[in-house]
Parts: sequence; structure tokens; C-alpha cells
Amino acid sequence: MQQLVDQIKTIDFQSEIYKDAYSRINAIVIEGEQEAHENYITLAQLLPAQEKELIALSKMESRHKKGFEACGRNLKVTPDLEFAKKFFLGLHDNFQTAAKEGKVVTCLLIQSLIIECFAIAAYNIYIPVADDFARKITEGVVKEEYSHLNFGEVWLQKNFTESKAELEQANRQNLPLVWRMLNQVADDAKVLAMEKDALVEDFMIQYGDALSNIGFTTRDIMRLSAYGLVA
Ligand code: Y39
Ligand code: FE
Ligand code: FE
Repeated sequence: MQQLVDQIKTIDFQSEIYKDAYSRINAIVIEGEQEAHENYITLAQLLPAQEKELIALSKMESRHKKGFEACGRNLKVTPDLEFAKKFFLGLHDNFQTAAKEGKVVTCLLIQSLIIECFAIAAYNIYIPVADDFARKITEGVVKEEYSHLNFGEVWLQKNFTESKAELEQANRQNLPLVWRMLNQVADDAKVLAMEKDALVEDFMIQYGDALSNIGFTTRDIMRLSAYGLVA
């Protein structure tokens, strides 16, 4: 704890090195929120019975994006959106392909489990080391991300038996991408005082809990979580 306190006191939010790293991390978050917005619109088309709820989630994602744009402006940072688009390309393409094939289970795993858990882990780790402006924004956002994760959990839990095989396949295809993405941002995250180990740990806790809530056994969760750990 004391270590964290000392570290926060020494963060210079206006230093060139901080702002340079922030230009990429902030862009990833902005682009991620934009993609999440679009993904929930697509999910609303795939799940017409839940259209209202999913459109509400997509609107929340738009608000998140605006909030994080304000965080960048507050620090006088220009987000590197080109970098961020490339960062999300793998998950983006897999989501699009699944949507075209009507694979709603895969779409839910990518957006509502993997991306939401990634967001929750990143925001939880960022909050204690954020500047005051960004901390308030991020605290509001992370609460809503839990409700997005919950949407996926509830749907997949209700449809667990029929979804199990597709979930296994989608996990195998997409979890390795998350580790690659984490490795790509680890250096920039560290400049923001976010440790990769802490991000991995928080992600695994959220994702493991989600799989458990859906109906997977501990044994299944171990097996599913092991995919791509060495990527
Ligand atoms: O559902 C959502 O709102 C998720 C799209 C937002 C993604 C956020 C991605 C965070 C990754 C940041 C990596 C920082 C180390
Ligand atoms: Fe969001
Ligand atoms: Fe979300």
C-alpha cells in the first residue's frame, strides 16, 4: 500500500513520457468503447427479444467513449487512433465474421465476456493511479461495465447446454489474442503505473468468475483459461 502511495505521488501526468504512453492507452480505450458501441448494436439485431436492453448498453458505450475523450483532452494528449484500430483488429474481425454467420454465442463471448473483462481489469487497475479527472470518469464507467458483463453471463447461463461447444471453440480462438494485446500495451501501461501482472491477475479473476457463473466447472475453467497463455 505504502509503495502504491509513493508511486502515485511521483506520477507526473504532464511529462512527455506519460503523455506519449497515454496517447496510445487513451486511444485504445476510446476505440474499444466505439467498437463496443457497434458490437451491441449488432447484438441487438442478432437478439431481437433483447433489442431494447442491448441498445441501452450500446448507448452507454458511446457515453464511455465521450468520457475518455475528455480525459485525453484534459491532459492535452492526442489519441493515436490509428494504433488503436490495429490493436483491436483481431477481435474486431472475429466478431464481424461470427456476426455474419449468426454465431451469437461467439459474439457474446468476444464482447460481453472477453472485452468486458479486459475493460474491467484495466479500469480497476487504472483507477488508483489515474489523475483526479480521469479517476472520476473511470469510476463511473467501470460500474456500467459490470452490467455489460452480467448481460453476457445471464444469457449464456440460460442457454448454457446449447452454447457450450461454441463457447469452447470461441475461447480457443480469441483468448490468445487477449494475451498478445496485453503484451503489446505492457510497456505503455507501466508508464501509467499499471503493472502487467496486476492486469493479468484481474482479468483472470473476472473471466474465471464469469465462466463459473455461466455454468463451467472449475476443471473446465482451468482448461479454458490455459489457452494462449504463452502467446
Ligand atoms: O465494453 C467496453 O466498454 C470495452 C470496450 C472497452 C475496452 C477497453 C479496453 C481496455 C484495454 C486497455 C488496456 C490498458 C492496459
Ligand atoms: Fe464501456
Ligand atoms: Fe462495456
